[in-house]
Amino acid sequence: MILIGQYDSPFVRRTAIALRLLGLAYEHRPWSVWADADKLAALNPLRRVPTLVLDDGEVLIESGAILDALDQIAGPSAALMPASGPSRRRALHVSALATGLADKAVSLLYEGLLHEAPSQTWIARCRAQIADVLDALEAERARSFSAYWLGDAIGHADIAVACAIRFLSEAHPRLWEGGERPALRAHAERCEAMPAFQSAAQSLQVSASPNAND
Ligand SMILES: N[C@@H](CCC(=O)N[C@@H](CS)C(=O)NCC(=O)O)C(=O)O
Repeated sequence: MILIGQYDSPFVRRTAIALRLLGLAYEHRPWSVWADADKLAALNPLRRVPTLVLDDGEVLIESGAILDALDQIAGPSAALMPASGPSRRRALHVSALATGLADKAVSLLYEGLLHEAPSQTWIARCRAQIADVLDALEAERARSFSAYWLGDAIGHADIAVACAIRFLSEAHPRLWEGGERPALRAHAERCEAMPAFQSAAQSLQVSASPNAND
């Protein structure tokens, strides 16, 4: 398998961490969505990462769909998403909040970098969405005293939350530092201490130039 995209993307990173936790070997191609756009377009017309190329050449896109396929490849006993029932719905809900937060954080970053006159309306909306999702996740996490969101084993929801928080803390430090969120902070610290997280990490490099790395 070949994973395309840089680890400063919360979506690429959650995919890499899942690959490692599932014990699936992969090659990493840290292509930039800007500088390597043509190479990327040949595989994925959206020019987005993560893009995953399976051993038979099939190309998977969209992190949620990629992770679903990886769980199936790894098998039910290793899968990082519960198979059914309330725990699956809860994990999907938490994952949707976390990846939605990451989407808003990326959007907020591009708004400032790529627009000559950023929309203050859009910026205020993204900030409010991010703050409200953080509050919702904090309240959810504070209700559970287990090591991970759904018990003693790490899952996709845990990874999604930790990757979103790391990206937010680098892209918009004031939005992360601005609130007391002890349960989320402890969650992120527990995850980031794991080798799978440490070995799939890249500090965010941002530049207003479309030729720069994403
Ligand atoms: N919903 C997508 C989001 C992926 C995404 O936003 N990736 C960013 C990098 S963090 C990207 O490819 N941006 C370039 C673009 O959207 O044109 C997923 O979960 O895979």
